[in-house]
Amino acid sequence: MNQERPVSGSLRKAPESFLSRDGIQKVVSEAKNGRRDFIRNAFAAAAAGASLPAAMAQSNPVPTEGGDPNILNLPEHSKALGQGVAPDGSYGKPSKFEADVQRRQSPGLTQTTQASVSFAPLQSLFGIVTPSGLHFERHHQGWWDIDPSKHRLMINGMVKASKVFTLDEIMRLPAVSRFHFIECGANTAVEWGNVAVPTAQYTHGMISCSEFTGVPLITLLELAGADLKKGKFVLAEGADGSSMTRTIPMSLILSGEVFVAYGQNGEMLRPEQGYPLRLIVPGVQGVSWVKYLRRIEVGDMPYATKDEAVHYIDLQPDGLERQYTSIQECKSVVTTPSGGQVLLDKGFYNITGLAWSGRGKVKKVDVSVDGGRNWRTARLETPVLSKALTRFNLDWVWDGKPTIIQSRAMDETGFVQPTYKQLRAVRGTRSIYHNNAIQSWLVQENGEVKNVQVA
Ligand SMILES: Nc1nc2c(c(=O)[nH]1)N[C@H]1C(S)=C(S)[C@@H](COP(=O)(O)O)O[C@H]1N2
Ligand SMILES: [Mo]
Repeated sequence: MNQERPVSGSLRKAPESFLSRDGIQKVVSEAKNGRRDFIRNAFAAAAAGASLPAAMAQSNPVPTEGGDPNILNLPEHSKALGQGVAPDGSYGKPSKFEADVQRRQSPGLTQTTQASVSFAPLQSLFGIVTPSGLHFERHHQGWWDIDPSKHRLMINGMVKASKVFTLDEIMRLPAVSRFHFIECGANTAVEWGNVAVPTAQYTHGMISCSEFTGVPLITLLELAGADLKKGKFVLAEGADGSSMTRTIPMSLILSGEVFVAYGQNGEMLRPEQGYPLRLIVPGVQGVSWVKYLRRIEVGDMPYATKDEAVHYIDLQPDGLERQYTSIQECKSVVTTPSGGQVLLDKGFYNITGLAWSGRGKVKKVDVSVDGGRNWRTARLETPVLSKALTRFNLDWVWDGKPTIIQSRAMDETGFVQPTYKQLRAVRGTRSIYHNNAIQSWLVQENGEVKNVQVA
């Protein structure tokens, strides 16, 4: 499905920049010894195959665009005046050449856009932060741009006195800023039975990672005089029409990890992400990160609300359902090369991807370029943060033959991401949530990359 759409991040898009001398020199000068030779040899081998553009073989370092390196032939942008600084009141946008890097809906997945999903374009992103405008969206009843001066957060239940906070009051309190991923429990849901969608955007794009800023929930509970001994759970409630309510165990709150956020990537939350206030529950599935947060009730039992008793339960092979399986277990995905992308030619490539664990830090990511027979350990790029996305990279020389690329992450608890075979042995094939199986991408002889599953 959806194969006719332009796939952002296609390597075919920018052959010049990928193969330019500049690019290569940069890679080589940044590379460590050993890696440097590896990369140089990889390119030399490919050049010997006479398949690289002529520009590659030239020794003249002057850019060859326009032919003659005469100054009169410089491009317009090197000779004329550029544009002025942004006018007052403007908000910057990406280059027009990046217009196909977009959130996308999966056609046919839902009947209305208000109870739907838009997926983040993982295949086009670098590092670990998801730009706010590309953060995936999951709404149960549409999103709102709520007036922050009218918004209130109430703390009630097992407290000395119920308390109502304005946003201004919350923003006066001691703040924390932390990077965390949020993954919808239903990420990769359509792949339980078999391959269903073509790209990493659709298989894994219900995850995003931001630097969130806000106030630890424990601070607000203490200000309301919450009974932190008898109060074993809280109920978090959103202000939209979806009656989104979720039970959060007090143990997570006492650890100081759960916080009430108003900030995202240096600015206020985006409306789609719950402006002006949302709950951050690191490591726990997205549904518990209640947006438009308006109430926290302290109680002594789980609340068994509709979104934890009927939805967000895991159907087991024996027909029983598991409840409260909230933690997002260790998982990873190669984002380049990934489904829908096209490798230009044999030779050197940087395999890159994302790994994460709801139980802490990612410890190791292994990558296979032969369908799981052999594994090499990828480089984890810093920072490696707890319950945040971690970027991994691996040098690879494609010999032009069809092959399957996979990544397998391990977290600091020692948990290793399962194969589909291992996962299905425990969970069957009829689940929706919590599919963290190893993803496989088939690189075909013509360079086109396809989503496949290996047993
Ligand atoms: N108030 C409210 N909170 C909500 C939801 C919602 O529909 N309403 N959706 C939940 C679900 S299922 C997920 S996966 C995340 C999605 O957050 P995002 O839209 O910022 O990506 O928000 C959660 N919090
Ligand atoms: Mo979700």
